[in-house]
Amino acid sequence: MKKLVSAVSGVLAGFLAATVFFADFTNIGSQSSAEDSTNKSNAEKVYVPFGKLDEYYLFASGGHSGQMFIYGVPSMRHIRTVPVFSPDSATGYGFDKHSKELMGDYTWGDLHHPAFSETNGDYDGKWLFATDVGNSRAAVMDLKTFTTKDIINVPNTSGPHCAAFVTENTEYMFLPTRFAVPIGREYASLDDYSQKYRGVMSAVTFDEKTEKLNIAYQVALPPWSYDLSDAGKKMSKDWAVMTTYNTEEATTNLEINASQADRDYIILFNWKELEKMVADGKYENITGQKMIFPEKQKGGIYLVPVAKSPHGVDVTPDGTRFIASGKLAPSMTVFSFEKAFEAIKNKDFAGDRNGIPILKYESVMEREVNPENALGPLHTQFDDKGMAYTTMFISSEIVKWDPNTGETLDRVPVQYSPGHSVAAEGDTVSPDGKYIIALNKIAKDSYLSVGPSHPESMQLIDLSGDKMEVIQSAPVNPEPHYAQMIKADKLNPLKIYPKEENRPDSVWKQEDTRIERKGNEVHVYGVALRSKFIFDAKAERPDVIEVNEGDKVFIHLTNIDLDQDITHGFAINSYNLNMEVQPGQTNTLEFVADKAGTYPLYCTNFCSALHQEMTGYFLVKPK
Ligand code: CUK
Ligand code: CUA
Repeated sequence: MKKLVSAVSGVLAGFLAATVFFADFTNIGSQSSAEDSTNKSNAEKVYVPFGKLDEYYLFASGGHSGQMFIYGVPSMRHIRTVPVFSPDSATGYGFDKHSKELMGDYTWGDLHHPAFSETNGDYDGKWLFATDVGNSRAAVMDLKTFTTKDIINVPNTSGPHCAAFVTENTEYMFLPTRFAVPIGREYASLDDYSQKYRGVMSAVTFDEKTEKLNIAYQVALPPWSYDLSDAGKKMSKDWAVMTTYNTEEATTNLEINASQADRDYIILFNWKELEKMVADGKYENITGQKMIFPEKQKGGIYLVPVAKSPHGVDVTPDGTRFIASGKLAPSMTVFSFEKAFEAIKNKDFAGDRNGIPILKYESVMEREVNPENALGPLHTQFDDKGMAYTTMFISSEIVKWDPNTGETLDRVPVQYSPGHSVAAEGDTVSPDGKYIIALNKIAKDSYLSVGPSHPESMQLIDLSGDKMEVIQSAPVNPEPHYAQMIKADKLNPLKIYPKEENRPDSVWKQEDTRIERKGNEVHVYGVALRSKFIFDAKAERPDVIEVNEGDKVFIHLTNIDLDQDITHGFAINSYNLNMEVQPGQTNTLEFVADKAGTYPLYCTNFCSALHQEMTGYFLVKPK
């Protein structure tokens, strides 16, 4: 890489030095002595010449866009947007049969926290899980095809905000809930909040063979709001932690009323124990779910007092500690798993709330860390040496500190108001160090103005030197909440879809194409190739589909161009339909031909010099 960089650097340097963008970033951060990058300008550090690829993938949650944004690091180039909870006409997501079924009645989602599948606490590059705060769903994306494989509704919860977070071997993805609702979501007056509302947490499993998500069990926690969470690692691998605010059980103006008490809690739970409870039948069957009520089924769940309104909680890579960060109390509190286990063993409790034992703050807390003038600590990531990096929302910076001593090691300003940050594999058992990206909520003056509302901003920070250094910045659509950064060589995306021999609606030879009618159902088994559609090779006009008004139409289309990146689209003009067929893929559109008339159909995805000619007709005979 070095060689190529220097070969082009002459040309590049003149170009880049001239841009305001680059000039800006040489002024930010320190002029430090990054070991292997001492002689590289910031532009060179992020430049990926043609023929070379980025070192990391960044998967940034798309918030209320309902999508996942994929970037390359260090170039910070936006490579792809993958629709998950929202329709996307570019890929036909939400239009074709499978994705339409996944979307159900919903047309948007609020994708918060993505989490990679893990093996032994390390990203295995197979799957990515995500949650929808807007409509209480969970999803899984296949990292071979970069497509959404399954979505489930999560009943009894409202806004699974705080996770996905997965356990060390992806046994579970846990989904705590942001809002408390009555179980079954039935009507209940807010006067009955403390009695009838619950903050249900769900344990979701994923079956790799069927590619289906499933709710294994739920836990009816008290009606508090649950915030961020993390799974244990190594010595704490059977455990998980999550923060809760609104232990006041306020039902109005949370800003004021959920912040009255000096202390809220971290929920510390042993998922192995909960799993055993379920195996032993210690649950109630409610709304089709196996529901554990902690006040009845004792054990496995504990409360750890923490400074009021905590936000993030993160487990250190070695699994020995968990660190809570407080929005309102400007400190990071380091807790020890070992001390917590000891206190649990000795039943050293300070009473209980709602039947859940409370551990004593002093007996679990190791230290409170308050870097000078650092305000609004939210989330913590880690590097390869176990050092912690905490985002400061209010003082707009990332603070590097040592969880072993509490010592502040470095600070770097970011523009502005970071929520999460994501370090290279920074929440695994073996973070890479190298890079951290600040996910900034406010971009303000960072980019050309696009009106009163600006994009969000992601800033790449080089961790290889003694001092953190901001080296690149990229605008991003609203709104990354959290992200995952994975070494690119851990992923193995498909080049083309393999022939699924057993898929009955695939057609691999032009002569097998056909249109079959069963009553008022019409099934089209067609192919797309450069540069035509063939729906029935034996017909006088093979590229025409003719049906009667009111027919139910199934168009099964196989892309038989088995060449990388030769994707075809299929749209019917004025029928509000579009789907995509990637090389080797079969996809189905299912709809009712409820409008009589003449409708041209065409390929939407530019596929060859004759793409413009890749058309046909959809004729609907009136009743
Ligand atoms: S939350 Cu903490 S800043 Cu959705 Cu992860 Cu946004
Ligand atoms: Cu096929 Cu354009």
